[in-house]
Amino acid sequence: MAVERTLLIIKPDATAAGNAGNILAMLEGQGGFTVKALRMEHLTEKSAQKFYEVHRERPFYGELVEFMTSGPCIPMVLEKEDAIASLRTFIGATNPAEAAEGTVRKLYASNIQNNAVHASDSPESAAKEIPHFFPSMTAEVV
Ligand code: 3AN
Repeated sequence: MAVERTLLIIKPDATAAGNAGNILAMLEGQGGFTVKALRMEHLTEKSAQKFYEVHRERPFYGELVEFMTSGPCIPMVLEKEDAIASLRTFIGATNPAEAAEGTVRKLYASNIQNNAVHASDSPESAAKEIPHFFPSMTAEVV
């Protein structure tokens, strides 16, 4: 299986609750992901709207943008073999009520909106999402 890069965001609910360190430790430790880039950033409304553009027509879009701009986020680029699919499994289902035991969302998410982390859901998403936060980087493994 190929080594890939993907984007993970520790969301404002998790930074506010003081869970960022534990989540990062899980990703690097048990998850075996390598951190290639990382920053703390309070998203502007414009940046959050653009990032979640695919959800523009969804009823929760406004609330989602409000939530994502409510406090600082920690976007990061993670690298591993099969990183994109394996990170999605590692973080668990969007709705923490449906997330498997031991996943990041089962441990740290409060509800379907305040769900602690975001992870790219496909190679196409990773290719768009990595440069959104890290303009000098691409999803290409170098
Ligand atoms: P995921 O983050 O697992 O890829 P998506 O892409 O379906 O899930 O949703 C993006 C984000 O939108 C979620 N992380 C969550 O914060 C929010 N969201 C998704 N579904 C709902 C919903 N039904 N109500 C409120 N917020 C939602």
